[in-house]
Amino acid sequence: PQLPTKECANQDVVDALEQLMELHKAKSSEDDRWRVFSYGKCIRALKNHPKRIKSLSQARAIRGVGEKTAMKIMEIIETGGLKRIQYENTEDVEATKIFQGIYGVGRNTAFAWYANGCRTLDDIKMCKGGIKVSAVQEIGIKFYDDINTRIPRAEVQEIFDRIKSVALDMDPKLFIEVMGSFRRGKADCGDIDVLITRDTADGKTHAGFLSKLLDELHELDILTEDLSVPDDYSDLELCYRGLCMLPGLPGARRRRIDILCVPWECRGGALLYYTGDDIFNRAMRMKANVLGYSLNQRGLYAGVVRDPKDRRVKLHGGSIIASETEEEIFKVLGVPWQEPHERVR
Ligand code: DCP
Ligand code: MG
Ligand code: MN
Repeated sequence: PQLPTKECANQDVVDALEQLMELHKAKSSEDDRWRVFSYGKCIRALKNHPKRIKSLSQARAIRGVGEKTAMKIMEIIETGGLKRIQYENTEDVEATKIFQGIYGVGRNTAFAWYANGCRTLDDIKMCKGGIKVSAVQEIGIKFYDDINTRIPRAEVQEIFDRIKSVALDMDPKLFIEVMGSFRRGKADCGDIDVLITRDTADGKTHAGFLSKLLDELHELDILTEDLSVPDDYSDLELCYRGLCMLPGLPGARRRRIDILCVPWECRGGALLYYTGDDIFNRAMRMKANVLGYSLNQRGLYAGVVRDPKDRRVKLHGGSIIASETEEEIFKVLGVPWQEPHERVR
């Protein structure tokens, strides 16, 4: 289902805070990342706030809005602008924001290029300051505008339908679906997220399938460039990233596509994870952790033991307790079922 665009009573505030958030996103410090997180929370709350904000205390009363943000909100409402945006929008932030729009370029690379004297995409193309550009970044520069343009829902559907029919021709028992923002019903998508698995009831799996599918899609000129390919196609869990397009359509843009393969028994965990959104996933992971479980893209685990010195390190992997369907994962976590379009910030 396509979601209607909601009227927002404080759209000017949302727009300004989003601009400020983007500026912090482009920077690299721990502090900036925290600000991005906290502005994100405020913006989501503001989007759902039904009334026009009229006072500092009204702003302050919104969940996630602290004293400083409340003052910013009032500045926007009273002056129509936010001075902090100009102050944060320094030359380095502006340039590195552009660089980070290149596929394969993160904050560190962007700031390193800036330190080498690069200011524009042309500087990067000319390798100003002796900077090195990888083959993948080269593709990111070549299709910069395409990659940074969102894809209309109808086009995602059309490209996916083609891929699905090619895939099912090769193996009718295959499970293939679109995940991400498309499954959540968004009107446009940043990329096309495709999930592949296969029912193992007949003793077969999708091992080796992806490599044949990719060959076929290249042959048909649906896939145009590879960005990252798996090392070992015989695995059941694989991730492919590339560019695709509707073949034979003059002026068609290159579109970002991710194709993910997962073991059949992990399909519920994978559906849940790759549907997102990322904020919803974070909330579900936290819920799992509170209950002493661990949730990842494979499913829900019990008895995971983590290193107290570094919570990212698992000392014991635990055992899987729910992973075949999304429903059972919601159930074990005690979270009421939410349709994909409801899993939004
Ligand atoms: N995901 C996540 N955390 C991340 C990245 C991804 O939980 N850091 C999950 C949730 C996302 C899904 O994977 O919804 C797909 O990732 P995308 O980056 O493609 O994000 P979306 O499809 O949600 O949005 P977009 O329209 O920008 O592609
Ligand atoms: Mg996506
Ligand atoms: Mn994606």
